Formats: sequence, C-alpha cells, structure tokens
Amino acid sequence: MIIQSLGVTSCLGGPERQCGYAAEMLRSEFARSRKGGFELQWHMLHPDNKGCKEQQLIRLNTVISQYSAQCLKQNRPFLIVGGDHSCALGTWGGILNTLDNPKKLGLIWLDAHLDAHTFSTSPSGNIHGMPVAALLGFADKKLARFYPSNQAIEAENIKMIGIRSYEDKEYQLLKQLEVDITFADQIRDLPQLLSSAVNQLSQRCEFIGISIDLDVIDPKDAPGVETPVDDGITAEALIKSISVIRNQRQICAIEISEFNPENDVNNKTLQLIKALVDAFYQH
Ligand SMILES: [Mn+2]
Repeated sequence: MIIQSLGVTSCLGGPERQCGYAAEMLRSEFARSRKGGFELQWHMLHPDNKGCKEQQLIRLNTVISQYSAQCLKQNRPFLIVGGDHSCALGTWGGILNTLDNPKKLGLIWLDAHLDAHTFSTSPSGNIHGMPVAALLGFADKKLARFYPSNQAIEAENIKMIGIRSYEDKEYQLLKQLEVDITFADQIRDLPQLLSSAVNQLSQRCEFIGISIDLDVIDPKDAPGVETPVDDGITAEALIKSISVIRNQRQICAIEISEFNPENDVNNKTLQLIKALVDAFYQH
C-alpha cells in the first residue's frame, strides 16, 4: 500500500525555527529500516521565503489544503507531517472544502493544549495555538486569513484528548460550544477511549481525521517537542491506541506535528513518530 505523505518543513506558525525537520528526518529513518506492508510516498512542502512570514504561512496553508483535498477526492489515505501544528488549518480546511456537507468530517485532536485561541485572545500571537478556533468557525478577522476554507467542523464532531495546559478564554469558547474534552488526568484507558471516540464519530461522519500534537505525550517519552508539558500520556499507550483504530475505514488522514529535534534525546521522539506511523499503516 502506498501512503501519500506530505512533509511540511515549516515552523512559521510557532515561535521557534527548529520544528520544520520532522518529515525529512522521518523519511531518512524509513529509508534505513522499513517494516512491510506500506510505503510512504513523500512530497516535501517548503515555505517559499517570499515576502513576510504571514504571507508565507497563508500560501503554505493553501497548498496543504489543496493536497489534502486532492487525496480525499482520489480516495487515498494520507499522512501529514509538520511542522508546527498550524498545518491543521490546511489539512482539515482542505478536506472541508471537498465535502458537500461539513458535518461529514469528524476530528480527533490529541494535544496537551486546546489550540483554540484567536489573535484577540492569544498571549503569544503564535498561530499554532489557534487552529481549533478556526476549524470550528470562530476565527477572528486576522486568523481567518490563514484558514483556507470557509467551512467549519461541527462542534459535536471534534473530540479533544490529553489536554492539560490552556488559557481560560480558549476553554470558555470550547465549553460554550460543548466540545467534548478529555483532560489528561481523566484518561484511564487510552486505547479504549480512542476507539470509542472513533466509533462515536463513525456513526455520523463519513470521514475521520486524527491530528496528533506530539506534546500530548509525556516529555519523558517525547522530549523532542516544541512545547513540552508534564503529566502526559505514555508513548506506549498512544502507539497501542493508534494500532487499535487502524482498521477503521473512515479514518482518512493522520497528522503529526510539533517535533523539535533540538529538544530530542537519543532520537527518542523521532523513533516514536516512526512507531506511530508503523502502528497505523503496517499490516
Ligand atoms: Mn497543538
């Protein structure tokens, strides 16, 4: 099986310059040792370095959205490897653009953070902390420019898992929308939780996306992230969970973001990304 894989070598949506390398490092890892059953067909997407950072990110998200729209139309499962988590604006925005009804998309968001800020609420102004607000249709005017769709995911079709660091304003937005949030300290059995989230969404959605921010994992297991937060889920539990849901045919794409090799220890986090990809696609 060939998996279309888009590597987004950008950290335009985050504060650092170090989170754009995951896809190229992962490609080398897979070239070195590959398990059977699937092959990643890589397309690397680099920022074009023209004009200001904001214009670059707007163009980048548009290209990501075209890529995911095309994969969906051709009915091909695909993998997106960021970059910072602002790639989600393009990945899921592109899918929404192809659907006749946005209610057909369900999204599972594994993250330490809520990522539901707008420019009006964010203390840092970093766009990687904002994709969920835009995907739910609550972008402010400035954020809307970075979101290449005018469709939104239904609040009941998004499930946030592993959350443990957020600001009150983003929490208030999601609470008011009654978004299903499972905080990290509420998780007892992650494989069971994830598989029931997928099952629930599959009742009403034709397509389900999985968006993984590596900081959902505890820094002991995944030190190589942009914004580590203590008390996360274990790598083992996440790998197991991903292998449990891999046969769900509605899952159209997996997104993995926020790898920062500068913070990694002995390639632990890089190997973990590879293990997650293997867990989902290997047969
Ligand atoms: Mn995130």
